Amino acid sequence: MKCKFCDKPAFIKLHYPKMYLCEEHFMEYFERKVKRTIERYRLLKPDERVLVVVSGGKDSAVTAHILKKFGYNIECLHINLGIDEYSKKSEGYAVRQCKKLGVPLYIVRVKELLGKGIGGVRTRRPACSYCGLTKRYIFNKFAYDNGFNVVATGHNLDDEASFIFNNLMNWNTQYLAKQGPVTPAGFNGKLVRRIKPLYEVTEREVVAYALANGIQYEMDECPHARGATTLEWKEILNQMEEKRPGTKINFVKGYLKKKGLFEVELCESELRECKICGMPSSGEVCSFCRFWGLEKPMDFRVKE
Ligand code: Q46
Ligand code: ZN
Ligand code: ZN
Repeated sequence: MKCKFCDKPAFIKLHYPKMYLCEEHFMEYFERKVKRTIERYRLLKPDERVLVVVSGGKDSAVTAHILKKFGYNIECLHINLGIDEYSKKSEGYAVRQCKKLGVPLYIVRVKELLGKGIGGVRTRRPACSYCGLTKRYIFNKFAYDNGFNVVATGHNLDDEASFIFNNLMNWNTQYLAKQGPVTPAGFNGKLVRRIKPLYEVTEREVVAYALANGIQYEMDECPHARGATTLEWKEILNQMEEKRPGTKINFVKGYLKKKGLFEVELCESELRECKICGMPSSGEVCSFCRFWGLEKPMDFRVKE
């Protein structure tokens, strides 16, 4: 098959909108889409300092690549989760990706910082639940301590659709109130604005873009992801997308229009300062300090 716009052979068949594109026109299409997301949701201003959280995987690598290509002022942070071989490999990928891009990379290692890695803590909580809170806390505090204006993560359309789907099926309304391509800054700047530039591109498109740009990334799943329900939701959504192209984007866009229905969100006034670290918390001690049993705040300021 030939590209819709030129005589070159097709590199990818897109399902929604349905068309064949060569490598060059696909890259153009992908970049235009991400640019539109950035503009439509006012994710970034040109002079802001952006911290991109790179995991070693494709989504964050593509996020860093494209923001750099667009000329934004980015630096990267890798959080090594301390999940044995998987984390070692992931860190290696993150290092090589940033080197290739020529952007500064900071590394925080959970095991060195907190004594145990994800999966190594004796708790009833599933690894993913405290992994999520640990990552969110670290990248937010790192960005705050070092004066970044915004944190960018690699979440793509499939991640968002499955997250919303999962939370709808479980009626987690407080999560449904908070999702979106941008989470505004708050609490006197202690909550740094969070953005998802890949919000409107599918996982399949991200894989193709990484391939077209020679971006190498960790392909193995985290060992804790196996059997995670998010993967099951993703599978269901993929089946629907196959039958009815456009399902995911229409679902997510519909959600953004209706999300006001869920606004029972914790308002800022209900947040207070964690008595250990001073960061925003819904209780006396924030969930990070509580889970890791901290007695004093962590300082992520990078020393010159
Ligand atoms: S949350 Fe869970 Fe992921 Fe953390 S423990 Fe692995 S699968 S890495 S996105
Ligand atoms: Zn073409
Ligand atoms: Zn705290």
